[in-house]
Amino acid sequence: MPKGEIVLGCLAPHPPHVVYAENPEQNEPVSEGGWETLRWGYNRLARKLKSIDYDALVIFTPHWQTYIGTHFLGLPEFKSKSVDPVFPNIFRYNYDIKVDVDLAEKMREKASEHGIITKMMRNQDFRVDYGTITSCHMLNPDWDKPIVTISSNRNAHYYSAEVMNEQAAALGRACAEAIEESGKKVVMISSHSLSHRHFVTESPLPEDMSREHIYNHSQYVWDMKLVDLMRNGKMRELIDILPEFTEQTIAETEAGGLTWMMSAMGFPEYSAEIYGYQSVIGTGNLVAAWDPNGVTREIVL
Ligand code: 2X7
Ligand code: FE2
Repeated sequence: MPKGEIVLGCLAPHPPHVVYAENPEQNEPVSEGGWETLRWGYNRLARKLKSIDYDALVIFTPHWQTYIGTHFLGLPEFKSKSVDPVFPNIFRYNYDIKVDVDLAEKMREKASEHGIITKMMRNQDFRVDYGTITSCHMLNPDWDKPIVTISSNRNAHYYSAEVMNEQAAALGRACAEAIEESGKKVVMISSHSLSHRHFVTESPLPEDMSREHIYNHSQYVWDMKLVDLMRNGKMRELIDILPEFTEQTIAETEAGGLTWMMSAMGFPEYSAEIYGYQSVIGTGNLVAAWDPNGVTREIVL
């Protein structure tokens, strides 16, 4: 059997606003659009994914928080309605998700061998988080590939952002080994925003773009520093400064997703593909991808 491989890594932010703005049939609320810079970037990355041969999407999400170990979805199908607890007015999404349980189990096994506490989620009534649904919907609106969702273990909160970084990197190495042994072609997804200072009052019409802007200039400067490092293929340096970035911008990188993905991909030294950056309720959101294949890698923006 040929070795499995990671064929693409995606940074895929999950404000439910972008799904609301797309008006897919699965979501109940109806919008007049909004956040086009982010959505058009996502649409372009989704088209690239259609041209890539892969077996499964593996996603790490900050909105499935576990306090004892790292958990993996462990049943072949999860079907229900996902309602965003903060934005029920814009996100009530009917989902029917297929899971690559074999791959999830392999990852759990490898993580366990690496000394990480793990568990499979086998509760049929478990409600899949909106981070997973939003990022996966935007990257593959046809939902024609199975996924694996990995929880973010908040044990790191007991220690520090530095310890979190180490633990997420170890999980990334374990997942990369599992993918290699599985023989499968996998797309990795790190689901999160960058800077995360947000509004406390929602505009009466959520998609009123005259109200949408970055909340704080320092946060914007930090986000642009990260984009610059990504463009210049300096992912090891970026991960090294991530604890400071996370602390200063209260970023969702605190959950470990970006570190997990970069570690699994061996800290790329090539340029990331940049698809779009935009504020959603004041948070900084970047769509980007790392393509290990030099022939298909593009300069997008
Ligand atoms: O979870 C989120 C987020 N990360 C960013 C913006 C808005 C809502 O939800
Ligand atoms: Fe979030």
